[in-house]
Amino acid sequence: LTVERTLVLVKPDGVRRGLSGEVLRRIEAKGYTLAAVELVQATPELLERHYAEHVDKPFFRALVDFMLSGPTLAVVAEGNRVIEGFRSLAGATDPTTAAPGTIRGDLGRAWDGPVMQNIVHGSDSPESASREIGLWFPAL
Ligand code: DAT
Ligand code: MG
Repeated sequence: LTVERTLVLVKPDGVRRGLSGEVLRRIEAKGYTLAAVELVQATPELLERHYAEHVDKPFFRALVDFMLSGPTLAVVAEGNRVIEGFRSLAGATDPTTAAPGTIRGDLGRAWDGPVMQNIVHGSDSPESASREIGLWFPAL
């Protein structure tokens, strides 16, 4: 058994569209548990650290503006191989090509402006997960 924790974000598009409960439902239906849940208004500083790998990308500013456009539901999910497992539940980055059955494939829209609005974020490795959980939940 490899019990892990991962950081899931329901991004502002997902919160605005009332999909927070649907994302939590899918996490729990898969058998993962919720270790922490908090509605957070992100700041530019938090997002620069969260998306540090993307600071030099052409879409970075639009990504930050989008992530500042409303509250984000920050979630720590726990379970066996949950890091890879949640990425699988989320589906491919681009909602147009994300497989049906995934969160992005079922619920995401293609492009709503200059940045992909794809409802959720999930950590991509154990190192990312511990770094990102520390950013969004400094008390954990
Ligand atoms: P993921 O969220 O699947 O890990 P990522 O880390 O490559 O994808 O990118 C972070 C977010 O940035 C992604 O969820 C949506 C946005 N994004 C990625 N590539 C983009 C692009 N080419 N144009 C606009 N937005 C993009
Ligand atoms: Mg990523």
